[in-house]
Amino acid sequence: MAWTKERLEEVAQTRLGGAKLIVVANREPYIHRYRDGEIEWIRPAGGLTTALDPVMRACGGVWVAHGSGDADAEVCDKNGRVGVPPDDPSYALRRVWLSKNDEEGYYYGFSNSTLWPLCHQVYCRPTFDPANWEAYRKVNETFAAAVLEEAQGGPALVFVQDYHFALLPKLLKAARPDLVVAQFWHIPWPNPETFLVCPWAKELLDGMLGNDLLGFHTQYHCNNFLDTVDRTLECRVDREKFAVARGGLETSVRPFPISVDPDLPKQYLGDNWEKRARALRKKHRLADRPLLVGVDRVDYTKGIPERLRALDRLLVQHPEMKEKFHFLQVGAPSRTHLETYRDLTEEVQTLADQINWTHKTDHWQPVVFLNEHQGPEDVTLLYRMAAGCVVSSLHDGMNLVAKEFVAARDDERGVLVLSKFTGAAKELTDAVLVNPFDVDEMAAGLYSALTMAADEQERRMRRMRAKVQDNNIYRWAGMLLSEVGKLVPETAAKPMPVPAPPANPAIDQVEVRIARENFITAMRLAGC
Ligand code: GDG
Repeated sequence: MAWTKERLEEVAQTRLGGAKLIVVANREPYIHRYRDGEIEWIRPAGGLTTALDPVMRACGGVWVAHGSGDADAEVCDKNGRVGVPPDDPSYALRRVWLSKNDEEGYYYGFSNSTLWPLCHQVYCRPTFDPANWEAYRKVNETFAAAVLEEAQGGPALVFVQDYHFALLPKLLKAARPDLVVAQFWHIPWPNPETFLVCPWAKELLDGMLGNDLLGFHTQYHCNNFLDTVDRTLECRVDREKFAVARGGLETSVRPFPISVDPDLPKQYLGDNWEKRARALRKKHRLADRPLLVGVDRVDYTKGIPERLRALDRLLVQHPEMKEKFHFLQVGAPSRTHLETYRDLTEEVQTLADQINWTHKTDHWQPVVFLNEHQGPEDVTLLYRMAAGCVVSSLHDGMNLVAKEFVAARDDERGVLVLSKFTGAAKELTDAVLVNPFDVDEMAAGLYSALTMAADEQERRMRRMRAKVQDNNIYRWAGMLLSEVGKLVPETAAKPMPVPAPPANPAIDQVEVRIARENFITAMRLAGC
């Protein structure tokens, strides 16, 4: 039976026994910010929020996250809560306020300068700063307090997201042993030799073993985690059951490959996408040439310089391809507070300029680099317009861009050039699989994207679309919830209304409208 939004709703109702669903993630799914004196809201770029928002819309509940927008506090009630999506609320967002120092040490420091490079192993040296570690511990405690407040008065399932919260599961279990706690680690888990250089490896592993269920994208990452635990802590690792027993607790460790909502592209494209496509072509002077597109946060794990170097190589090896296509790279600014990320943005811009200078002709230049956040409608439009999509991550837990591209191609055309080092490559084997470190192989991949016969494109795309259709985001969430649902006690929880933001005349795009149906669904799922 196919996994749909409706089936997930049913699973949430039947398997959670009325327990409240609390998602914890650093990133909020909606950010409120000031623009020209007015408040507007945006959806931040990033795989995690893209994946979980449809799940929360389907299940209802509370999402606990760092309130990072400059207008976030303005639209919340006194407990830091606001109903989201802002134009049609179906679940609650509980914002946690962090000081600048906390954010610096916990987010930019330990999470993104220690754990991110450590787990990705892409030759960016992790830093190990005790002050950042302290901030990380403190912020994990702050989040624990917020979650415990939200979980008061009844059974709850806490679904913790990612590497920002390795310590949180243990903190929650210590305070409320009855809580069911699951965590999904959205990035790779490295081999023990790599991970164990971290001075706080034991504490991190100990925190994660507070989970009842721990999920990674692939079996390989699960195996790496079990090996790391086995080498480090006094515990029993059961390789038949894929579980770790320690101090009376058992943590199951399982792969759950994340995915996308395959119906979303249709909504984002709407009826007049061809008109929008013509406008976009005119704006960037693309004429009617085929497009290769890349859509990424500007991050050193995504291999953006590598794909540009491959493009340069392609134009050297195949000068006849000049004026025959464009390469359009969306590079959403990310973590720009960190020097490595600022340097990378500069490197990408410089490379794009150099390649354009070297290869341009009177009426054509190969690269368009859009170093700004695009709306999801525009990102989907690019996928639909493209001759090929290039994903050249040096290492990536899954990579949702690859799956979004496939989901957008209802015409069954277009070629996916995909790095072998993504989780997505395990499923999308009909992509043109490449090693992003090998400039010739990458250049050949780009060339085949531009020259592949239509019937072969269709054959490959049809198979990839079938996979994304089946292994969709609702399946990911449904499998996870079914697994943890087995652990939830069968007592009904307290009602959980979706809070409406306080009236604020300054709010422009925030349309405060509680959709009756969604509100009722949220109440029903909360056990009322
Ligand atoms: C982590 C893991 C894993 C990008 N630019 C814009 C934009 N995006 C969206 C894409 C896609 C998402 O951001 C990126 O997802 P990825 O999966 O590629 O990568 P990470 O952000 O690194 O995510 C990754 C994921 O978590 C989920 O588990 O797959 O391996 O690293 O959805 O479309 N979206 C918009 N404007 C942009 O400019 N709207």
